[in-house]
Amino acid sequence: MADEFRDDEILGKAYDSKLMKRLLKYVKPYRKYVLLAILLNIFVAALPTVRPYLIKIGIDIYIANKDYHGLLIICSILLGVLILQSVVQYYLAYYTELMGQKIIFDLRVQLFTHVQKLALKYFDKTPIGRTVTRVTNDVETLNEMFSSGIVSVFSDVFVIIWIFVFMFTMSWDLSLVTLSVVPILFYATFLFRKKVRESYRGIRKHLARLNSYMQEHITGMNVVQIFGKEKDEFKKFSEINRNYRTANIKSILYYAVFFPFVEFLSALSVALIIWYGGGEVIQSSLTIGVLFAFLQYTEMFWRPVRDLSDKYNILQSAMASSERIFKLLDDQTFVNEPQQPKTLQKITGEIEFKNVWFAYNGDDYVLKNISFKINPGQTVAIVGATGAGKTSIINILSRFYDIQKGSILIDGVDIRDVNKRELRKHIATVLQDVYLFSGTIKSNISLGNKDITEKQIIEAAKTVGADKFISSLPNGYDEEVKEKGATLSVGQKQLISFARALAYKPQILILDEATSSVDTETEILIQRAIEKLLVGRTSIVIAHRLSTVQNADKIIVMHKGEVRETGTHQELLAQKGIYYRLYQLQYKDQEIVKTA
Ligand code: DCP
Ligand code: MG
Repeated sequence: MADEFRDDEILGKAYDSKLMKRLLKYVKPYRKYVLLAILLNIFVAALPTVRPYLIKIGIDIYIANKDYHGLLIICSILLGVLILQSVVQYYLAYYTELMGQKIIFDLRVQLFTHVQKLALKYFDKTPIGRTVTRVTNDVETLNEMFSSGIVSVFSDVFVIIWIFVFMFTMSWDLSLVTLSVVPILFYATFLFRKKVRESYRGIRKHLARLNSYMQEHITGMNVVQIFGKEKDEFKKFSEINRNYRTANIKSILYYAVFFPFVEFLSALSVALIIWYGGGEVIQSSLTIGVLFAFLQYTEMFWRPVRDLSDKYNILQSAMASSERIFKLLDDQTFVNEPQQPKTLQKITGEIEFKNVWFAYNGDDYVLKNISFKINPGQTVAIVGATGAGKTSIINILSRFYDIQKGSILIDGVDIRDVNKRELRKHIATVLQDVYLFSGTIKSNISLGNKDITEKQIIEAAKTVGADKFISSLPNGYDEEVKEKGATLSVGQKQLISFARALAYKPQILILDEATSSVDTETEILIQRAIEKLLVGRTSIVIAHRLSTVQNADKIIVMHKGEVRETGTHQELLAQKGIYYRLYQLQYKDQEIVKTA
């Protein structure tokens, strides 16, 4: 458990030069925007700080000398500065947001392409939720840094610098008195940051737990309801939820103390100005205008200081997010492409396994020394107990995983010498559990392949016998598929997946027959569909139906990762070995549906 969430607890430094360097690569194509944003920031930072100075001139020169005309000019300038500030701020907000969105868009594209290339091995070991979090939440955190964090740090720093400049040009000693509280502020900020950092780690940890619990729970909702586990699960949820709340409250506490304290300090510096500056005014060594300007500058001074500590948090979470994102981008769990690929344009469909050894992990072999040959156009049935390694055989044939020893040849060419795309072009696989995407029935059959026309889709559906039920749907082939096909029956989903395979016109067909039983009518439909699918192509069928097994040219019997028997139905029965026993146990009572 602890290990599983370690990634989400990573809480980097607020600034990590190595990470920053890598992040800046994404900014590079948009450096014009960055430059523009920084310049605008410096400019926009100066504008509000000019105002108190202008007011000071208005008070000390024009009001003091009863100069209406001059006062009018000063007020016009003030108004002009205000308008200019609004205009610049508009462009600034627009361009920084635009830049952030562009950078994040690129990053998301890169992440998604990378995830698509990852081998199934990666997905076996990584919870889906975590990968999704990388592409969504973590990327969003970076967006916050790019569009509001990094650039406006410049603005905050420059506002402070400008305020200093104006203050010190007006009065040295009053500046020093005003800023005497700053060391206290810095120390308080330092303490606050440390505490917030700790509590932030807690929040992230508990949030990750909450998310992954929710995801698992909602995905498995049917099991929870079937077994009436709602109360127990609710208890677990409550605890996780409570922990998350506690972590949040803790962090809120720090904020609740820190911000009023900053408020207090700012009020204190105002009091100092009135006391010290006011004294100087009485002694006539300071003008009222300067006193007024100082009061305004102190007000202005505290906002960027407070913002900076917020920015620190943004920067810190952005660093942590980028660390996690880069970790995913650096994951090299790929199925390697050959250096010099051989072509496999047109194939006859001959398949040969030569002493194949395969393990998902280390040397935990699930396939041991497998050898067999399938001639073009033949149908081979693979049978065996659950966990025997049947699905693994088809996984390695399409190179979803690479084998450790031996070789797999298609038309005499080692499949590792062919590009994955080209290899998979020839092989259509119908999996044990059918996966339907959101979209229409039509798009689920063609999988968005533009080369497959509507006519071909309907033809494929007709051939496998899916046309009848599809046509009876309210929108026919354009019916929306909801939630992975939750509104379709298991048999209907099977038929759609058959049509999908057929529309693809592969030379090699792999079928991992579903174990779930369907009603007799659908059973007949499926059986006929399978027969149609097998015609004229090399097929490997992981068979659970006696009819499929009996009609196969060859049956391979798997047992604990090894091929134990091969032969036809009659030959194997005569051997009275594993197949014979399997037949007695599993197939004998199966209703053999006569296919007319
Ligand atoms: N296995 C694994 N990692 C995976 C898939 C499977 O470690 N990603 C293991 C579990 C089994 C062995 O490999 O011990 C063989 O699994 P198969 O899926 O090949 O088994 P079958 O397809 O024969 O079983 P079933 O009839 O239940 O589908
Ligand atoms: Mg299987």
